[in-house]
Parts: sequence; C-alpha cells; structure tokens
Amino acid sequence: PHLGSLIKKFMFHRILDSNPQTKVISLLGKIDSQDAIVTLEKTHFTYDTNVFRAENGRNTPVLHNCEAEFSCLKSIEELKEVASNDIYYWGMSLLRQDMGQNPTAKINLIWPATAVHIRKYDSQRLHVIRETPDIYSSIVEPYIVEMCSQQRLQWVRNILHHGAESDRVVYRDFVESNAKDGFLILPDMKWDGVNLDALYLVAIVFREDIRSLRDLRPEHKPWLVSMLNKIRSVVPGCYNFTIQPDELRIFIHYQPSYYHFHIHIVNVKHPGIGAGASAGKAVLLEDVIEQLNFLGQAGFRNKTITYILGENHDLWGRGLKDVVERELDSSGIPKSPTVVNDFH
Ligand code: M7G
Repeated sequence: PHLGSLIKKFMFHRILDSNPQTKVISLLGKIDSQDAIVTLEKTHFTYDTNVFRAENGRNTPVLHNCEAEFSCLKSIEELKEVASNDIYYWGMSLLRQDMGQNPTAKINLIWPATAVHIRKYDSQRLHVIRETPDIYSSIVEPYIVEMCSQQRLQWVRNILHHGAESDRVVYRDFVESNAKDGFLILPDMKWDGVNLDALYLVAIVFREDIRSLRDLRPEHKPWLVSMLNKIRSVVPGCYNFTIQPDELRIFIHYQPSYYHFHIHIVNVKHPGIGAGASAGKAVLLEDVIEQLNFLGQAGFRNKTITYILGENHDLWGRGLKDVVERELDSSGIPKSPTVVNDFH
C-alpha cells in the first residue's frame, strides 16, 4: 500500500507528543484496526544552493541566495500585519507551496506500530542513567539480545540485502571477499532529502556482530577510522560540495533504537530532532575511536556509560529505575520531599 492511501484511512486516537520548537507532532491512531503512528514535521525554508565566487584568488561561498522562485521572501503570497510598535512590525503570511520545491510538511508513518514504537514516541519523563559494566551484563545485554532476534531489524536487512531504498543509496562500500568491512550510506528517514541545512544520512554496516557501542573493541579501530574517513571524503561530493567534510557531525547513539551498528551523519548546523544529537544520547565517532585507545581489550564493555533514558523505554521497567534509585541513595543524594508545592 502507498503512504497516501494509508494516511486517508488513519483514525485519530490521541496526540503522542508535540514540540513547538522542532515543529513536530506525533499522532496515534488506527489504520485498518491496527495501531499507526503519524509524525508530521513542518519543513524548513528553502533557498538557492550556495554560489561560489572567486575573490582574491579564493573561492568564497555566498550562502543563502534568495533569488529563486520559492526562496525566502519570494514565495510570500499573502501578508497580514498583526501589529506594529515603534520600529517593530509583525504579521502572518501565506507562502507559496510546491510539491517538488517547497513542500509544507514531512510525514512519517509507522504501521503496524508495535508497543515499543508507541512508547518511544509518547511524551515521557527522562532520567540520567549511569550504566556500569555489571548493569550492562545483568540488565541491558539480555534486553539487547531480545531486540535483535525480532522482526525489528527487518528494515535494515531490506536495505543491505533486498534492495530496499536502493535508488537512494549514495555510497556503497562492499567487496564480496571482505563483506564484513562493508557499509553503505543513504538518506535517513528523518531527512526530507531536500534541505541541506537539515542533511541527515545514515551509514549502515554489513556485519551483524556489533549491536551497539558496547561491542566495540580496540581491534575495530582501523575499521572505524577507515569508515570515518570515507564518510568525510565521499559525502561532500554527493551534495555538490555545498557541505564541507568538517561540517558533518558524525555520531552513534547509546541507547540506539535499533541494535545493528549504524552511524548518524548530520549537518553540524542541524541541532537534531528531539534529543538525537545531544549529550546523553549522541557520542561522536571521533571520541569513540579515541577512547578505544584507553579502554583495554574489552573496549566499551569496560566503561561506565552515562546517558538519558525515557521512562517508557523497556529498560526503565526492567531494572534501570531501581538502579537509579540505589545509586542516588548510595551517593548520599537526598530524596526530594514528597510535597513540592504546598499551596494550602
Ligand atoms: P537509532 O539511533 O537506532 O534510533 O538510529 P533513533 O535515532 O531513531 O532513536 C536509527 C536511524 O535509522 C534513525 O536515524 C532513523 O531515522 C533511521 N531509520 C529508521 N528506519 C526504520 C529507517 C528506514 O526504514 N530507512 C531509513 N533510510 N532510515 C531509517
């Protein structure tokens, strides 16, 4: 079925989350009586691609040209002033939209959505977790094993082995004789594929033995270094050099949503959707490589990793909640009083 026909059948149930800053809203509903999650994101403004002008023998990028039909102010169709005061004016406008060059919103659908998906998109309280090697072995690893054995990684296998999204792959590094070092790069489902300010690619490796950061050991260093350098060499060329090698934020997530090793490649200008690029979730690939120099033979298995986790995550209920309570207690951090605001 196509996205369009599925969206038409969507029966709204409730709003999962809404964020005025990222202009993203996630809705829960049903399509053919199965759970569906629709995420809508307002697109960013478009402008012409960068122009390079030779000045003093150097090529100077002139950013954000606003000359094309849909660029910046050019696309204003209606404008209504709300108010003005002294030198300040503000109003609302209607911009001309165009499916190819100026679409209004990006729509993602997950259908049929599992309970894990719904909990992930639902608004939730967040907590800082200090995951020691012991906690990893006793609570987290068994969970990861379960998450790998499921249908959940089907989309990854489809990309690697069954030609899914193959017309979108921008780089493929794969030789049969050395399959385990192979990887490919393609646009992430988070990106509209149009606006380079929001450039978001994902590199997926062919090998299946690395489920997360925790499985990385010193022996993987040369492989990681070579992937990092290939990413920085290849990606700018794929986008006409409007983005430079040092303008890519390259990182991995802990905890990731999918336990098959993959690397996020994002325009440094893009703050990331949700908390995807923030401390407590993203670890720069350069830092991963560097840390492998110091962690010993067991690599990241040896490390206490601190990260942010939502209460809806399965791991919270499977023991991390108790871990947090125990840790705060043993560090002597006082419990908050039960009544915080008593207005009686
Ligand atoms: P993650 O760190 O496991 O999870 O990254 P999270 O960032 O979603 O929390 C997985 C990445 O793969 C995310 O950036 C997803 O947007 C992206 N992704 C997920 N799926 C199911 C697909 C897909 O089917 N195609 C593509 N191109 N990207 C996907």
